Amino acid sequence: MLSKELESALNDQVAMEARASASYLAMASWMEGEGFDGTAQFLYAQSDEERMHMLKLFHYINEVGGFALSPAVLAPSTTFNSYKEVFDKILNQEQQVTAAINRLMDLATKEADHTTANFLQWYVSEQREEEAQFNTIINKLKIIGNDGSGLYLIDRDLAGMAAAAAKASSKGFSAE
Ligand code: OFO
Repeated sequence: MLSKELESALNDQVAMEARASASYLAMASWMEGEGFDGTAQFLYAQSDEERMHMLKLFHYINEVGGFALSPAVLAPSTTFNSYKEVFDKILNQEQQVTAAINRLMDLATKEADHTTANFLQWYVSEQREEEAQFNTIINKLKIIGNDGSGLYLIDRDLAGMAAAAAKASSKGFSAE
């Protein structure tokens, strides 16, 4: 049985994942408007993933006897100064999610709620992968600076990553 404190903390995490999904959606739209179609596809897929993260938590809360709450989501930023600024914000956002997941894991461990700790382990691994992925992209962006042909190539790479993720999920594998 879920404690009230953990239930409330998990519902906070539901809201955080919903905010992340909305934020990726806004970033995808900005990229599309700037002509970076591959990056937009990649960010649309990220937005879908965050919604999946939210739903996974949502269903878990109800499954273990809590009450999942559909969150209010504040409008995210919709305009950005540069391509790189978007990815800096993404990394910062993901680092905040990682910190929140770690706090949740600490609470579950303190309460000896092994079921919830086991459930959260998936998020711990997911965050490690996401942070590594965005660090790699940012390192490439540091190398190319504002060079247009470099950004063109990154946009093409991200289109490829979005297509590979879509193909994997259509085969029934998780694309996260
Ligand atoms: Fe990458 O944020 Fe969800 O967990």
